[in-house]
Amino acid sequence: MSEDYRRMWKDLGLDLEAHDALLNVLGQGYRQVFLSQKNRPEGMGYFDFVMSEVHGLRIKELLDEKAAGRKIIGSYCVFVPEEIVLAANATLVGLCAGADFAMDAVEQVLPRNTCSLIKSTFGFKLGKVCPYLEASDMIVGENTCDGKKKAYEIFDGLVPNLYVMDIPQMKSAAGRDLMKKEYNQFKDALETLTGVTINSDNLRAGIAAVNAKRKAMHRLADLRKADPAPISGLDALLANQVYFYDNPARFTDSVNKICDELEQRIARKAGAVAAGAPRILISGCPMAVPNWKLPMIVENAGAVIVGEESCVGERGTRNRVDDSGDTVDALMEAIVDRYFKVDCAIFTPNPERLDHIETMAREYRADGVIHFGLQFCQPYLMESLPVEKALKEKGIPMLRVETDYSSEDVQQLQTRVEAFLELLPKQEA
Ligand code: BJ8
Repeated sequence: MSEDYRRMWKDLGLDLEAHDALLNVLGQGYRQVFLSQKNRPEGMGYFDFVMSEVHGLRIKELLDEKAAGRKIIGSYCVFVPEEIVLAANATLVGLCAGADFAMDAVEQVLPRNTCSLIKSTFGFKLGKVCPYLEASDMIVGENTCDGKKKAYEIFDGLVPNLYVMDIPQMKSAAGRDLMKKEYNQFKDALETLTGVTINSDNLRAGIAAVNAKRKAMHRLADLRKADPAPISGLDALLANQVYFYDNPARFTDSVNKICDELEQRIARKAGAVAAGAPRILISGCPMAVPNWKLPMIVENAGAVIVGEESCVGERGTRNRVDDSGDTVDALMEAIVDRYFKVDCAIFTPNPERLDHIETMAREYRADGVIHFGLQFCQPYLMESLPVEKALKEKGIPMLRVETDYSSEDVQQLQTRVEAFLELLPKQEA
């Protein structure tokens, strides 16, 4: 690591020794999971580079932006509207973390039986290893699941700049009103922080940038319907993860380049795996970097993941904002319309998610669904039962997995996944 980077991390208040340890784990995991794959699209080179510089060059870019007066907004949820952040001339970065860190310290402030995603958030703060968190001028929490909303009360004492947004729990008229009110308040808070007045021009530009990013992800998702699948699920997941860190325009460009390459692959019937490999849809909790455990097990067992019904996946990226409004209010309404469709399991009832899983299974020609629930995540674990029942009625096999960020259950998961794949109806080659 260059001395410049070390100085940058030190200035951000990171614990250099702990941070080195994290980077080692991240680098080793990355090499093992991604660089050992065969038949990767050449365009993945860009994402390899981004990941190798995820705590280096990208952080330097963010600090350069800050030096030029731009604010950095950190978020833990896809309900935080990037369109409004961009309109305020600020940058949004995802802060969810996918690895256990400083767990002893975490369990001093959180109950043990808290989901890994929340524990990891605290571990990255208490262990002083996340440059994105430390570079953020505002950290947005959201009242989604009970775990998160109570955890933010504690997190408030650990970070100086937490902004908590209320999120409705029902898709009612009152729920939509609440979301609109909260998004307007968030807009006001951003204006105060940045000193930028949000008008219809900068808001429309923010919408255009995020729509373009989502459109590229929709294009990528569509190409995964082909058999043989032109890209592995791991590489597609990586693109979905980098979505939360990268410069939006550069990211959009890079995803579109991969899509160009995948179209050529499809035309010559070349795939990341052979035609007829079992096709799996993953559904459930988000997978933050470096949580690649389950996809790695699935794809090492010879299957290919063709879609993610997840916030790091299609739940997070589907639907675009209508940009035809002339006023700030009309554009804000359109933003609320788009985000109100996010079918997170915190909503009750939540039939849209069930429909979406079935639709994805059909459209991506999945042979089976693996439901990924993080231990102690009540919303998704609860929903996994009706999802399983509904899919069974449609003749779609489903495997329910409940796990965490540790590697203790790898062997057991491997056995279960392999047995599930064995039982799937055989595809014709
Ligand atoms: S919109 S899924 S990103 S809340 S895994 S912390 S739900 S106990 S992450 Fe999420 Fe927003 Fe919903 Fe998406 Fe709670 Fe479950 Fe933990 Fe979770």
